[in-house]
Amino acid sequence: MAPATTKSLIEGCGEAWKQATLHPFLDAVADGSIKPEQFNTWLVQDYHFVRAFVRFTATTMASAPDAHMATLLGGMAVLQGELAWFREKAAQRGLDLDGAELQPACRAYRDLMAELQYGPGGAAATGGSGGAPYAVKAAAFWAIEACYNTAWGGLLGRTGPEYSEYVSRWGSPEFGQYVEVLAAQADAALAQEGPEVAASAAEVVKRIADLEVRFWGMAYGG
Ligand code: HMH
Repeated sequence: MAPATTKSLIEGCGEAWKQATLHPFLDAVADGSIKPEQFNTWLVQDYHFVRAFVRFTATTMASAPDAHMATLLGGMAVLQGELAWFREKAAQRGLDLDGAELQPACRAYRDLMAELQYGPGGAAATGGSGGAPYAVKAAAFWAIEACYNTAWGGLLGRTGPEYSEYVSRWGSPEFGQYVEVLAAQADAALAQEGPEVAASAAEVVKRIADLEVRFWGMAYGG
């Protein structure tokens, strides 16, 4: 097996990548038919996703080569602003973030990140040892951001003002450039690894695509 590349990892997801980035949720945001409760469900769960994603970023940084650090630190700074922005949006929409229960899809996604950080079973089971190699974490990190970039980027110019700031947060050309750099970093890390890491990266990115589909599905009671 040749080393994995971000391109081969997307291809390996088959239909799941398309389903994750062209979901009915996104079309409903575009044509305004999304119900406020549906959008609110996504918003509350995504806030809790991002809280865990910050920790995953920290773990990815901890094992990254120096050359990759500046990009990840920049990403971390953006995430801090993003959490404040989520709290502002939630307050405007009258949503209780801290009292909200994690839904199964969000919990499963957070569990996957914990598994990459600490090993199977997450922190509690392993005492915090045995996470994935950096190349797998770099590929996962890229895939998580790339999914959102493609998904929201497909809505550029298609939504009313209520949703345009969501679209520009993840769909903007600037965010697209960040994702390109993440892809280059993941490709560089994967190129140094053998077939075992390539297979593991492929498995993890496919799980990410499936979880992204489930994540949108929460708005529909999934
Ligand atoms: C579910 N995937 C999900 N939420 C996000 N905020 C991102 C990816 C990208 O940051």
